[in-house]
Amino acid sequence: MIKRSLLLFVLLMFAVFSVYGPAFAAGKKAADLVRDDQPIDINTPKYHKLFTDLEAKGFERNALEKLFSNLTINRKVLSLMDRQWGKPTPWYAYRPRFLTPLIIKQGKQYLRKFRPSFDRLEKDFGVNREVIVAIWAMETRFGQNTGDFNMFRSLNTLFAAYPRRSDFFRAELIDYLLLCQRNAFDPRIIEGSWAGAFGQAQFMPSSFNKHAVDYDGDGIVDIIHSRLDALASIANYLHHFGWTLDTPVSIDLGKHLHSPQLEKKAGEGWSNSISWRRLQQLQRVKLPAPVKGGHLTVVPLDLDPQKGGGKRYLAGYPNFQAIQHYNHSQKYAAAVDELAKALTSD
Ligand SMILES: [Ca+2]
Repeated sequence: MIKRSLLLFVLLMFAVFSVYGPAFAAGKKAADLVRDDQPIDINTPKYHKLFTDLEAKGFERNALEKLFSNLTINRKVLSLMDRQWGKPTPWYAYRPRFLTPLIIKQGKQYLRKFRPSFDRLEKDFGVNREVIVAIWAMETRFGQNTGDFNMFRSLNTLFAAYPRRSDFFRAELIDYLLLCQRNAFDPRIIEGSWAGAFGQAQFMPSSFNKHAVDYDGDGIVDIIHSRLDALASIANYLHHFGWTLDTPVSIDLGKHLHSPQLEKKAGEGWSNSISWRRLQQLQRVKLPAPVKGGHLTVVPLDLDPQKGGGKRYLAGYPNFQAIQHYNHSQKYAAAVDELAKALTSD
């Protein structure tokens, strides 16, 4: 019986390989190729080149070799990275994670408690306070969950053993070492998300180096411990990507699109783009004009099949697109927007 099953299995695998060939083999997940805690070999051309590049940025070779010694793979980081390419969560299941009565209540409390800081933030960066708080809530539950993965280990794991994004994480690793050096942080102890975002604002190291700011005036840019630095960094980020104070984020377009061209736009994903005039014309609605001649996007959101299903559509304004620079997902931006609106109401 066992032998027969084995034979069937071998025949089945042979059939699978005949059909899919190398593509099947290449489809192996990154986590399948390593074991947890496997030492990371730094005596490879890949690491030698990295060290050479870091030396050009002022790091000393001996210090680097010491810093990078005894590193091991965190297999969980790879399996989480593999998993993100799976089936996405639909809007109706995503929304309730963030639009909870508790999060709304806490968000309002923070807005009241730190009103003078938010007055100053809004004035300095031109970003609405509710959206700053909504992102802070979505990212880390107001700074409570900043991630417990060792940053240095995660970034090295992804650089060393995640071929698909190795170059991206190489650049992040360099940015990470630069920011640690500049702010006198110990690179081996900082914790963050499995994908290398850290602090109350969950910035990637490259975003930190471009957009994080010191706002509590101690001269250190610290989005981990300083709430003010984290909030100002979120505001500065949105400001950089074109946020305009008190202008629309999204407008509801209802449950139906009135043109196949709009349906097509909706299917094009997060970066679709349509002129304000065209969208008005095709959907036969009157919409406020976007500021600075910006374009709009069509945002489809899946409704619960248990409650009739279908979709709801939004027109995404330049402010919506600014949020999408934080996270490309349309659902993310829609949830931030909805949460911010809930925080605005009394
Ligand atoms: Ca500071």
